[in-house]
Amino acid sequence: TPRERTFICVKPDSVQRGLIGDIIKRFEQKGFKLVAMKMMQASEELLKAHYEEHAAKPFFPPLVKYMGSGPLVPMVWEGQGVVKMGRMILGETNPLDDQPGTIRGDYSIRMAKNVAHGSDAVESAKREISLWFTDSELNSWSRCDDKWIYE
Ligand code: YYY
Ligand code: MG
Repeated sequence: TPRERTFICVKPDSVQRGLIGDIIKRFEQKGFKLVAMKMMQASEELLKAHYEEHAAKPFFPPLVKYMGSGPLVPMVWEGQGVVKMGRMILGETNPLDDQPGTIRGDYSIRMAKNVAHGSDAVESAKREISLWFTDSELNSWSRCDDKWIYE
């Protein structure tokens, strides 16, 4: 399994609820490397592009409204298997189907307020990363504990 990248976004509800640190902590303590992060208000145009696969669905307009309802925290995480593991750390789309121990399982009840986003595949991660970040915002560095995590 290669050291790939995934796009994780702390949604506006979890910014309001003080969950940014906990969400970062779960990826950081696993051993994944933070490559990029910022706080911003997303434009409607960006959110529509981000969720373009859902454009025809009935939940699309409320989803775009929710995602634009306040600042959010987009991030890029890197590591072996981080796309699949990121989805496991996040949990199910519907928090009612979730296990405790996941981010959505621990912090949410409603699909329409499910706390955080994570890319569902390596290809969609690439698309989402290039949508939310410029190349110069992606940091090239090594964690000093890298060899204690991987070797
Ligand atoms: O990738 P993931 O976020 O787990 O779910 P998606 O099926 O891609 O849907 C994106 C987003 O849309 C989901 O996080 C909540 C919302 N949503 C909804 O409000 N109602 C649905 N029936 C399905 C999804
Ligand atoms: Mg999705």
